[in-house]
Amino acid sequence: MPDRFLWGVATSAFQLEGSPNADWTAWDERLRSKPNVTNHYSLYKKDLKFLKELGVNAYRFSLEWSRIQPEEDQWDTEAVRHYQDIVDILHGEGIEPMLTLHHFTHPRWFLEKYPWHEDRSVKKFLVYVEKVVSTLRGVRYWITINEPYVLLLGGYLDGCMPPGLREPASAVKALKNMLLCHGEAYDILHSLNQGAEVGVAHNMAAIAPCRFWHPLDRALSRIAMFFYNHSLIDAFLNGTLRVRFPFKKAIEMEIPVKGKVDFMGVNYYTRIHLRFNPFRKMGVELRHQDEDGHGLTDTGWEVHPTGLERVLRYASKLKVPIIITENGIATRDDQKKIKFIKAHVDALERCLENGIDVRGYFYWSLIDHYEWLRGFDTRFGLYTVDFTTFERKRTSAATYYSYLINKNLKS
Ligand code: IFM
Repeated sequence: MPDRFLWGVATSAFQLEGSPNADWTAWDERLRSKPNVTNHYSLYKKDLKFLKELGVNAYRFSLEWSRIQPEEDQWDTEAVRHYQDIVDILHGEGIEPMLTLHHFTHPRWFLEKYPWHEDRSVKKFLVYVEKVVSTLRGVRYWITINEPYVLLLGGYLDGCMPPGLREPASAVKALKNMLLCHGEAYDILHSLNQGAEVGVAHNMAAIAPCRFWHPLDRALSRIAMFFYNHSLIDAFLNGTLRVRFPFKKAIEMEIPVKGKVDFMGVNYYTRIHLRFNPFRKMGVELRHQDEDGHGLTDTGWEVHPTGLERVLRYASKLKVPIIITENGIATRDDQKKIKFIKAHVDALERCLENGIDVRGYFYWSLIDHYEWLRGFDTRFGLYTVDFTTFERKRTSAATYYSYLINKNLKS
């Protein structure tokens, strides 16, 4: 392992804290009976003690924008102080904070008045960025936007996430605006924070045709691989975003983000198989097949550790350090969780042996949380949460991860 390798766990604010003013609170009625989610906003000091127990040297977490700016013209300084307290506690324990500015949720006013497909969204997001970056102290690693393509697919193509649209043309505009925001936020961060390391967290999946012999399955896989995995990386490489949906003409846009990434954050979970089906949207049917025989996860995803090597190889084209900003499994079976972690850390070691510059690994997630499309049944946590009593319990996967970190930090 390289010196100063970041061994961490990752979380996002809304998934632990909820927030009364967030768009998702209005969107998902399951949150009405559990508005505080894990009650982490009150219990954060206790939860942060788990980090010490695990022995991680880094912690990725996010700001809940709707707590900081509940109304367009209102800033909650108490909320900013809360997140500053987390940063200070981490420093006190010798743990490196990595802070995500945007992790899927928005204040309700933003979604209503400035959704991402409107150009005026850019200015509004940057006001928030400038405010928090000029206030918070002691953060070196920043992630501007978590999984922009997931938000795009969920919010603008599939309609299963706010704003619930199914409009490819709006999706393209939203992506352009999010990337413009990344570029501008990159400059703001570097001008206000000497020594900042700025990246995005890009969800990358292994993608394969369902039927290898079928030309349309293969063509769809190539298109999906190019769009979902590669186009963002290519935009950072050459400043051009190329978007292509199946059976549509490709669109090219110049976006000033060339070179504006100090590290590439990769979130990796699974492999997706694609099958041409004329009765599905854009002719694409998505499947999870248990080809390696590891068994599917509780989210129905395939466990496919070698896919991590493939996606990291592509990300390494950028020639900046790569950080695995998320990798995890939803299961109540601790042994399965342990095997998942081991298999993916083995894959990461093979990447290092092959010269890929990986500088960190963050397991998703520290504790069980609210999962966007699935609610409260999926268990990604190294510590379980009882969503009624808010009791936390350590799993044996936590013990295993802690052993693994210790072994690597000492060697
Ligand atoms: O819980 C999510 C997280 O918010 C973003 N990446 C994927 C995780 C699991 O679905």
